[in-house]
Amino acid sequence: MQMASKQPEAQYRVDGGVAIITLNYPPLNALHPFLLRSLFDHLRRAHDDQTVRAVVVTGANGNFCAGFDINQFQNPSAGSGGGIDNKINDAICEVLEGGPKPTVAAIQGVALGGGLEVAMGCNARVAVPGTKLGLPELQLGIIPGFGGTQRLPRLVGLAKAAEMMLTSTPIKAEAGLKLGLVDALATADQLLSTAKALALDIAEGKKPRMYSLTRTDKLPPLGEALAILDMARAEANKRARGLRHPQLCLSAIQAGIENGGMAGLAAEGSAFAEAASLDTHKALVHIFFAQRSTKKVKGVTDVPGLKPRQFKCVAVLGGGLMGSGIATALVLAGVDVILKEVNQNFLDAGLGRIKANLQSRVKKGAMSADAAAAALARVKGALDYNDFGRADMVIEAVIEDIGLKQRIFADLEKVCRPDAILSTNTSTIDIDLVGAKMEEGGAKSAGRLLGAHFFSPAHVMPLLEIVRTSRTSPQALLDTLALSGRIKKTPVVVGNCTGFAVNRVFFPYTMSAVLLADLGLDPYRIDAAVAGKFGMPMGPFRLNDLVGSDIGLHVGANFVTSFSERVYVSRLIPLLNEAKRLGEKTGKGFYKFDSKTRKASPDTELAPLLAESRKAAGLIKEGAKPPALSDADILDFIFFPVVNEGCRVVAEGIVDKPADLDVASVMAMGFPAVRGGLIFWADLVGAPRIVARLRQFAALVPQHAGFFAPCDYLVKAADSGRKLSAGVPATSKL
Ligand code: 3H9
Repeated sequence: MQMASKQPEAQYRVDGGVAIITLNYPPLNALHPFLLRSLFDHLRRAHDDQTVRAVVVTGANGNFCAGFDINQFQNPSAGSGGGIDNKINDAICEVLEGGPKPTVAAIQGVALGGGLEVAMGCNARVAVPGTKLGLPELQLGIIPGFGGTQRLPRLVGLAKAAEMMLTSTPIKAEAGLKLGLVDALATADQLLSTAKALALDIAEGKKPRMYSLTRTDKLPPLGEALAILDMARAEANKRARGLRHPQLCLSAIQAGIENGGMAGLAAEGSAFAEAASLDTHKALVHIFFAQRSTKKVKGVTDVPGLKPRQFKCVAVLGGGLMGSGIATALVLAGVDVILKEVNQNFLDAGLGRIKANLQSRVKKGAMSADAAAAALARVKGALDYNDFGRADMVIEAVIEDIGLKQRIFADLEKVCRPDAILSTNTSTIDIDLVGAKMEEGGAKSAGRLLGAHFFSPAHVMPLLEIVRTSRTSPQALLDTLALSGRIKKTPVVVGNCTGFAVNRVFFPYTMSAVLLADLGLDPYRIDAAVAGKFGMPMGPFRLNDLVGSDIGLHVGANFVTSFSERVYVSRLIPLLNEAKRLGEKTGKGFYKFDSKTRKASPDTELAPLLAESRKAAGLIKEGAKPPALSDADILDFIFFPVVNEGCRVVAEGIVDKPADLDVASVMAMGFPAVRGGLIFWADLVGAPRIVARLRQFAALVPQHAGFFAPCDYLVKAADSGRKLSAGVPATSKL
């Protein structure tokens, strides 16, 4: 959040005939309405001042500007769209671009969204190399609303502008120079002097004064422009099916190309207002802040004097897929790694995987071959614990075998330094159980024991679930939070239970899908509804094939034991296992996989297994038709039990705040960010409807009513009208 202690305003000074207006609102000079107002006032002052010949707009705190102040989108008194006033915006740009004196933007750090739009409103731009320039508004469910849809295509060309807006991906100043978005580069030291000189040159007619809203030299002929926009529309639809705001953005661009920049500005204004009124915008802004708030943990990050320790060396136990992925993430962040395996063959395989992960980054152009070699040199293989005294932290990533994990932690307690953090990457097992064989039942090391649950592939997936037991120390949590930032993961600190937060809400997802299949529904239709209509990256059956039926079954067994009153146990996945249909790795699961392309397609050979499972379930008579459920019914049937479990996770305090579960569901489950995460979406649907539907489903399958029984938290929210995202009331007896 921006600091709100002082009313944000721009500063004004005159230096050698140039008015320098500095946006100053730490940390990133976001455009609070007061800052915009003060920019406007200073621009008019500069134009009225006879001693001023030209204007430079710049930013304080090493940054130009990160765009409109996103906090305003959540400020109820600001109104829809953060209270953005198009009249003021247009007036600012008019006076920036076409006022009596030329303007130059002096940019460093970031110039994003409204920040870049202010810069593009100026007659020229000077930037420090490395500065990020972009229009990422679409990532917030809105479109550029300050002339960006009109000026960017006129500065960098239509195709590049559409790509920058649709992907929300910024470019660096060096690329901006080549494209024509930036007129000159300068070091941070010389930024202001270069911008001032350029501004005076323009004022004296030595350099032309450019007006980005009216120039057309970079725009393609109309027919070509329309073809580019059609392609962009198709691409946007492929990227995010059915989403309205990317289409609104493209329509605003088109209006400007067909009817000129001024008409385009008007079209942009209405398109912005429409996008800002949609739930997608609210959901994406929610996720933006929720993602940043997971780093702030009560009793950990707010403890006065508590500082994170910088880790030099982390030991990883197990060089399998998870362990090698974790080691890759660590060495990429400059952390030394000891990779321990049980024999040389396994160790070589683990080191080989790390090397392959790094080489794949080199191939993609994400790093140089030298940097990859340096990263690999940070890993030291080990077959014993001799070197573990160097480790500041241990991450155990061996198979999910409680006995094995317990033996490992008993050993770790003896071989590691007393201040080293001992963590397990288990995806489901209670952390206290993992540490139960440590000295005095784990009591001696309890403060430094925690879960560090990565998601596969660990060097790619962005979430780290940090699991605390009732005894984990704030220092150990703070250190692990700091490490997660260093390895570029979003951390979510969660409480200890079977499955923690993510896998707890994941297990009903698969179980309800299998229950639908046992009721006679076609698994491929279920997947199509979940992936296509709802927007998950893949449906539950396709996901099973990715993870592997054997793994799913093994992990699922923990839930069956821990939550026996509310699980649905089917024969279907065991039958697939018995038939060696483990998924992608065996070429067959629910789907069959092309041996070369690995493309999944439906498999008629699944039918006998489905029939056998249905018979064993006994939910419908042989030969009878399945219940007539629409795709919308299917989605309710699958996702409402997931919401129900999510509510239990919130009510039990497994997550610090409901928004943490939103972030976890988006970043680990692939729950669509445009829906704002699990609990945010549930509030949009409404607790009363979810409860009513769960009860209907329980009546449809009375043998398994427990699976659908709404929890107290959900029922109370439905009865009281309280939002699920409000969390547990302080006085709650839940
Ligand atoms: C817009 O401009 C609409 C226009 O078209 C119309 C205008 C009229 N506002 O991410 P970080 C905060 S829409 C308020 O942790 P990083 C952020 O919350 C906007 N606050 O750092 C955090 O606060 P805290 C279009 C903002 O280095 C702190 O700054 N712009 C804003 O990982 C540090 O941020 C965007 O979509 C903001 N605009 O990443 C850009 N931006 O410390 C959104 C940041 O209390 N921002 N904060 O948690 C970003 O993408 C990243 O923040 C950025 C820095 C890349 C800039």
